[in-house]
Amino acid sequence: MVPIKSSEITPEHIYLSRRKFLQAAGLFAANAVLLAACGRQPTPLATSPATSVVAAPSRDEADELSNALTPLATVLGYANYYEFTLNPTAVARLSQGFSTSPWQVAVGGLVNKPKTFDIDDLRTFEQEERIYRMRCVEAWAMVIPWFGFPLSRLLKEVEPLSTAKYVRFETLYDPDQMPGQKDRSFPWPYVEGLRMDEAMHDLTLLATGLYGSDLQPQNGAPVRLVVPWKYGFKSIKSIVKIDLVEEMPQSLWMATNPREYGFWANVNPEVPHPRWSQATERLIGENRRRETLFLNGYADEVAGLYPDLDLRDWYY
Ligand SMILES: Nc1nc2c(c(=O)[nH]1)N[C@H]1C(S)=C(S)[C@@H](COP(=O)(O)O)O[C@H]1N2
Ligand SMILES: [Mo]
Repeated sequence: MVPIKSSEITPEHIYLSRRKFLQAAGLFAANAVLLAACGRQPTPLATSPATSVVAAPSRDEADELSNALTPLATVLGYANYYEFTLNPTAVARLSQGFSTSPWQVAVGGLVNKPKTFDIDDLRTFEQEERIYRMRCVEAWAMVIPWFGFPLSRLLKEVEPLSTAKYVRFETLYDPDQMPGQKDRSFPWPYVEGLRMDEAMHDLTLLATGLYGSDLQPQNGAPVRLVVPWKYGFKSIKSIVKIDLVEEMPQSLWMATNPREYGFWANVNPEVPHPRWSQATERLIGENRRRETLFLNGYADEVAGLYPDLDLRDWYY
């Protein structure tokens, strides 16, 4: 794991006063206290160009289970984003010039009011910070302070029909910008899906930022999904299309390797990947392995979504 070099980080060049930033971001007083602990000010979420890079320092904070935040340099420097490269330490460099403006997200399918949202429209939804564990299916994990809003708020705005059972998400398809999409061994574009009740759950986030600044390309700028109780591959990056559908969508991973990747992908220490155990994981930055938590530690919140599912089915 090679952290991003400071020489690769473009300095921030647009600042708002903290007060203006808080107004723009719609933050509450509690978050203001958190931000006040930062030595430097974050880039404004609403107006910073996609190419400006986060220069906020890592913060001395933890999630609700007392796991320290993964340092910002690690979150930026180690990313899975196959549209650019299969090498997680090279994504930051290869995605540097990725253009995220203009950007639109078309929301449609089985809805009353289909609507195409400009990225700036999405930023008018009241944003909040959520510290979540991100558990990759490859058995590593990070603790990331996301910025965003519950997907449910966007879905309510388009008024889902009662026939809508699933939500299907699509990443941008643009091989000129995303060299990995020239690799024909994957059925691009990247697609993921959720069942309607999973999509409407309050933990399910549309993220526009992390560490108090806009998302960088390697983390899925300008907007990505975060579903913290599922393996990381469900948390699709750089979304351009969201459709409400009747049938369970086929994801890129289901199409690529159905023996190893399924629709549910709920984190479960008892269901091994066909090629490795999921019983333990490594929190990036630590040397020891720790035990994987059922539903990644969010069972109290989401176990109720799955009353009938056989545990052994949860992976496939
Ligand atoms: N479009 C797209 N989304 C993606 C991926 C990808 O390759 N392409 N990788 C997934 C995987 S495997 C993981 S673990 C997470 C990683 O998110 P992060 O790099 O921001 O930590 O993004 C997910 N979303
Ligand atoms: Mo992953």
